[in-house]
Amino acid sequence: MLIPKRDTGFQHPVPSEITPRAVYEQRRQMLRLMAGGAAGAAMASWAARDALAATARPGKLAALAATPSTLAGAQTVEKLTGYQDATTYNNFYEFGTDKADPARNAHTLKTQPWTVEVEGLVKKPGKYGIEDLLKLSAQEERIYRLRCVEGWSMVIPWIGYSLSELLKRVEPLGSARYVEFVTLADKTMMPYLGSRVIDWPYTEGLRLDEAMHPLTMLAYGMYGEVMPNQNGAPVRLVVPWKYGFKSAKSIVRIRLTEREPATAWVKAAPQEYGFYSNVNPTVDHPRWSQANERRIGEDGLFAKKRKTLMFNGYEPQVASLYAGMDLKKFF
Ligand SMILES: Nc1nc2c(c(=O)[nH]1)N[C@H]1C(S)=C(S)[C@@H](COP(=O)(O)O)O[C@H]1N2
Ligand SMILES: [Mo]
Repeated sequence: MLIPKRDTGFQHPVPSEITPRAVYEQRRQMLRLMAGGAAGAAMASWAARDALAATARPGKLAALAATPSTLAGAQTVEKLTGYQDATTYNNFYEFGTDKADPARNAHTLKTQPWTVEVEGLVKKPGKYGIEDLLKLSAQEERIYRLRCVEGWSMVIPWIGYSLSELLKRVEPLGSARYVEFVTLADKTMMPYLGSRVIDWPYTEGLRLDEAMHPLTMLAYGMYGEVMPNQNGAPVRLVVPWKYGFKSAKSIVRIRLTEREPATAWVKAAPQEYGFYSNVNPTVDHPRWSQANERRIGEDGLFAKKRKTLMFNGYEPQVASLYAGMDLKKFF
C-alpha cells in the first residue's frame, strides 16, 4: 500500500466469473427471512442453512453457514463488490506487492493445522485450534465497507463474530490497554518474506476498547464460504472504520499489552501511517488526499467518485471511542 504506482498493476477481472450473484443474493435474503420470521425459526436449523449454502454459494470453497447480523452498522443497502473483484485485487504483501499477486501466489498458504495463541495480560491465556476458534461463537454475516489507505474501497459480506467474544473468554487483566495482532511469517509458504518492505511478521494493534467494540470482527469467511487464502485465511481481523491495513490477515497470535504495540506500517513509515489510522476524509495522507475513494469494480479504474465518510460511515457506532481526541495528531 506504500507504493502508489503499483496501482497500475490492477488487472481487470475477466467477465466470465461464474459467481451466481443473483443466486447468492437470493440466498442471503432467504437467510434473513429464516432468521427473522416466526415460521422461519424451525426451518433455520444449521442443517437447513448448510443445505441452502451448499446449493447456492459462489461455488469455489467450502460453504460456511452464518446468520445475518442484527448489529447496528453491520448491514447495508449498498451493492456488494463482486466476489471476483474482492479476491483478485488484494493487499497481502507476504505474497507480493502487486494487487494481483496474492490471488496468484497464496495457494501455497497451508491453513490446516492452524493455531491462534492468545497471551499477555490475560487471566486465561490459551492456544486455540482454528476449528475450536471457529466454533467459539455463532458465525454472523456482516456487510462491511473496507476502505484502503490507497483510496479504494469494497463492500464485502464477511462471516465471523465479534473479537470481543474471544477476548472476554481470556479475561483481560486490569492493566491490559492494547491488543497486538501477529500474523504468520513462514518462508516455506510465503514467497515474499525475503523482501524488506515490512519488518516481518506483519503486525497490527488496537486499543483494547477498539478491540472490544462489537463491530470489530474476527472473520473466517466471506460470500457464504470459508476465507480465500488471498483474503487472509483462515482467520483475519476486519475493523471497518479503519484503513484496510489495520485488518490483519492470517493471524497466529493475539497479545494483550499495557503499552501501545509497534505496528508494521508505523515501523515502515512513521510519518505516513499512524497507530490509529481511522478513516478520516479531513486528515490527508502526506502524499495524497483522503477525501474521496473509488469503489472497486464500479467506479472505473482511475476515477475517484465517492466522498469518503468519517470513520468510513461508522461514525454513529464508533465516534464515542475518540471523544476529545485530536485526530490530526493521533492519525
Ligand atoms: N498479514 C497481512 N495482513 C494484511 C496486509 C498484508 O500485507 N499482510 N495488507 C493489509 C491491507 S493494506 C489491506 S487494504 C487489507 C486488504 O484486505 P483484502 O485483500 O481482503 O481486501 O489487508 C490488510 N491486512
Ligand atoms: Mo490497504
